[in-house]
Amino acid sequence: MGVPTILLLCFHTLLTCTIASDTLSVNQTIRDGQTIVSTEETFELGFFSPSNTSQNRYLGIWYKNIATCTVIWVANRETPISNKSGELTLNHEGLLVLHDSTNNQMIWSSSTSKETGKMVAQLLDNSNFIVFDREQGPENYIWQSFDHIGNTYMPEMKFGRDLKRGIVTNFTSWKSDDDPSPGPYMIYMNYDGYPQTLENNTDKILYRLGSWNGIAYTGRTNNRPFPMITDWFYMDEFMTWATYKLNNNSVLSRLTLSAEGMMGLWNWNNRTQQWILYTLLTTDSCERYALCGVYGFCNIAESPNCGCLRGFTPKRPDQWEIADWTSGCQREIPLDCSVVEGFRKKECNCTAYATLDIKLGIGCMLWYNELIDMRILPDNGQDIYIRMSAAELGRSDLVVPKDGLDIPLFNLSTLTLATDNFSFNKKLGEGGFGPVYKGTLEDGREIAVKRLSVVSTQGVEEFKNEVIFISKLQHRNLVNVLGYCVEGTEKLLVYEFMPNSSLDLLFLFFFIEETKTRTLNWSQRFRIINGIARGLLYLHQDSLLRIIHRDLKAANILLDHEMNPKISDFGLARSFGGNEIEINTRRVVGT
Ligand SMILES: *[C@@H]1O[C@H](CO)[C@@H](O)[C@H](O)[C@H]1NC(C)=O
Ligand SMILES: *[C@@H]1O[C@H](CO)[C@@H](O)[C@H](O)[C@H]1NC(C)=O
Ligand SMILES: *[C@@H]1O[C@H](CO)[C@@H](O)[C@H](O)[C@H]1NC(C)=O
Ligand SMILES: *[C@@H]1O[C@H](CO)[C@@H](O)[C@H](O)[C@H]1NC(C)=O
Ligand SMILES: *[C@@H]1O[C@H](CO)[C@@H](O)[C@H](O)[C@H]1NC(C)=O
Ligand SMILES: *[C@@H]1O[C@H](CO)[C@@H](O)[C@H](O)[C@H]1NC(C)=O
Ligand SMILES: *[C@@H]1O[C@H](CO)[C@@H](O)[C@H](O)[C@H]1NC(C)=O
Ligand SMILES: *[C@@H]1O[C@H](CO)[C@@H](O)[C@H](O)[C@H]1NC(C)=O
Ligand SMILES: *[C@@H]1O[C@H](CO)[C@@H](O)[C@H](O)[C@H]1NC(C)=O
Ligand SMILES: *[C@@H]1O[C@H](CO)[C@@H](O)[C@H](O)[C@H]1NC(C)=O
Ligand SMILES: *[C@@H]1O[C@H](CO)[C@@H](O)[C@H](O)[C@H]1NC(C)=O
Ligand SMILES: CC(=O)N[C@H]1CO[C@H](CO)[C@@H](O)[C@@H]1O
Repeated sequence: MGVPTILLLCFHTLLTCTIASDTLSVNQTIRDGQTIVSTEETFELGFFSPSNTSQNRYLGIWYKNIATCTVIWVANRETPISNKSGELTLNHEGLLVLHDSTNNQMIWSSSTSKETGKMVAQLLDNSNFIVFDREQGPENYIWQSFDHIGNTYMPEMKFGRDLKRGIVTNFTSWKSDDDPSPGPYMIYMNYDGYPQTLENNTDKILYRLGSWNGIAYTGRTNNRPFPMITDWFYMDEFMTWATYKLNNNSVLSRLTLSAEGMMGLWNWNNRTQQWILYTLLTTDSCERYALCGVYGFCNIAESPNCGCLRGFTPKRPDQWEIADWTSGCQREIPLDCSVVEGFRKKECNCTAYATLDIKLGIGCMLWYNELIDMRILPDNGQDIYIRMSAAELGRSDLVVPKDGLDIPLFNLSTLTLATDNFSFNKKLGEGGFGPVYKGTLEDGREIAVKRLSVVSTQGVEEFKNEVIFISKLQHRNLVNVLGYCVEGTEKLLVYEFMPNSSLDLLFLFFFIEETKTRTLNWSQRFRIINGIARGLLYLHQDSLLRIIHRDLKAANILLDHEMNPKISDFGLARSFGGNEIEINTRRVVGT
């Protein structure tokens, strides 16, 4: 599969005559040879031929100020005009109508009309061609070319669906570089579960371009955000759309589905005056849909690429050996729906879950029945938790959090030694999801070790939450996590030790102890209150993540040897996106 040639040669008459405007008014016509140009001269609309050997004329939009003619939208994709007799008119009903003037035959028209006498069509600087009522303004357009996508995904275009307006958008390839009529490849959004983007060749799924996980599209090889664009995804009960915008409007980028079915991100290089292919979204063989069958995963770094998930073996070893992986894998120990804990029987078909939005660390995506089309990504991958039989779990490790941890990993043996084998005498207290022990490392450092209860699966999310948040936060009024340990079924968090324990104990002593030796004077109290406030200000405003703690209470304020307060226990905390001022939560939590 060679790199597709997406650069088209298109030939619009050199002596084009621009109607000095970006608009077309009612009863106004542009003929072949005339164009309209967007205000900042970024885009131009008019007639063109896709190659110099073709006489076919199409109405389209291309970049105005670059020499390589790059068509990004075509009106009459399937109905070319055979000579230069095309005419585009905005009629009194607000319909854009394309005629062949030789026989007055209608070639193409826009689909929404409204008769007000004040309609106007305008080519915008984002390449959208819209029809609207002058009095209602462009935001209340009645028709837009962005709802009728061709093979090019332009910045600010919305790809998805709008049930209220009855709009479904998808990309279709051109038949060939000189024939814009729809080819066999289609990229569309599938709504059977959480929306995901698929690519078909006629009726066979070729690629799964993934679903939005809050940061990027899952499963894309290159799922790091592209530096020149910002992706965005929106979903509510009526609308689902994906869009992107350019980070710098003077750098031109576009995504185009080639006639060979390859979706590529192209950037214009002003120095060499060429479009440069930045990346193909569908590059390696692991991108091929369902290559490794059910419960198989693809790893491009290994040869052969396909493997079975742990606890699974090839269903047909004979076929698997000759690199035919489509039969997939099967469980070594079958699920027994009557005994597996944590699932009610009617939910027995749920086979896996993952975090829905990894940016906010919220939500849960569920999979039912057989799992298919998984791959291992070298970096930026996301954890998926696969349901296993209780017997299988007993003999192997639980899936453990491993993403985003930039704090040291401790050995279980080190922590066992430091806490005298988690001895009762070393127990400091009982945290939300397990006991906390005092320990001393070999180098003499004092530590506090929170041990997640081994038997219960409860608290795994809170553990993960805490590790992820706290490893990214640093402030003198937040408790410092020194590291973590995940070994077998053990999950432990290691904190700096706080000799003066927590604020609630101090209050207890204040009221109970007659001696009052442990009470605080007002300047100490003021320092503590001030410190807590500073810690909160950091969480709410100054930290990278913007966090609400959701469980702030005296027991979670620890005090160091100088009586500096430190906010602890981020198990129930939640982060906000940079611009968000409001999030709904469906659960009552914490304090
Ligand atoms: C446009 O043309 C139609 C029919 O020719 C006419 O009825 C209408 O008044 C015209 N509208 C404008 C705004 O010129
Ligand atoms: C068409 O364009 C190609 C490439 O620009 C050129 O090689 C060829 O000679 C042209 N053919 C005609 C008929 O102009
Ligand atoms: C344009 O094409 C039409 C239909 O193919 C034909 O009838 C007409 O004569 C052509 N006109 C010119 C000017 O070539
Ligand atoms: C593709 O888009 C068309 C309309 O533009 C719509 O009718 C069709 O249902 C869409 N197909 C898919 C699979 O989204
Ligand atoms: C894509 O292929 C699948 C599987 O064959 C089929 O069910 C679906 O209808 C196809 N979708 C389109 C838009 O062709
Ligand atoms: C945008 O890109 C242009 C051209 O490459 C560059 O000169 C300019 O500094 C960039 N602007 C920003 C804000 O990065
Ligand atoms: C492209 O380069 C030309 C000169 O080579 C310059 O005049 C123009 O401003 C540049 N355009 C952009 C978008 O950087
Ligand atoms: C669960 O899966 C089985 C077999 O895959 C299927 O027959 C059954 O209809 C599914 N039940 C539900 C509720 O999806
Ligand atoms: C952890 O244990 C491994 C072997 O079990 C050992 O090689 C390594 O040095 C230990 N690391 C620390 C930090 O103790
Ligand atoms: C730690 O405790 C466990 C169970 O209580 C015991 O099996 C193990 O031998 C102890 N290890 C040490 C080093 O004391
Ligand atoms: C408050 O107590 C601290 C520590 O015991 C002491 O250093 C400080 O001088 C006291 N301040 C006042 C105003 O008594
Ligand atoms: C008020 C209080 O208990 N302060 C103690 C805090 O911890 C240091 C160091 O362990 C002790 O010296 C203080 O007495």
